[in-house]
Amino acid sequence: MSADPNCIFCKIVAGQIPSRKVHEDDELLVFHDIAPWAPVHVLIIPKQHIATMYDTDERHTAMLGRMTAMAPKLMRDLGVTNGFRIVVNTGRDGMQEVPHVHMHVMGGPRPWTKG
Ligand code: IU
Repeated sequence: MSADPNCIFCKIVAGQIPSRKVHEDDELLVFHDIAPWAPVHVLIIPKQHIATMYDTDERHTAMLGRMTAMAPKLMRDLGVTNGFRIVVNTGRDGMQEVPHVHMHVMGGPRPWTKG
């Protein structure tokens, strides 16, 4: 599995930087965002290093599908039953700060910022 030694999320995957894990399997890791925009804010990331959505294509369809498909269960399990938002920032103009693909999943009682 490819990793970038300079990537902070690869270091989280490797356990070199601690995180509050919610879910882990062979392909994906889910952990709580350290600076949440919402009462519940998790990040779903691929374990392999993929910098941005521009680096994905049809070969990643199943993985991207799994990321999206697990969001409702994650939110329910975390007590979020009244709705949530999914955001995938991509590239500089897409406001992506960490160059390792991640899906923000955010929910909980409002008001909270739209990010
Ligand atoms: P963005 O889509 O790249 O802008 O979001 C990156 C997110 O990663 C942001 O919400 C940060 O709070 C979060 N994050 C984190 O959870 N742990 C970290 O060590 C770092 C960033 I650096």
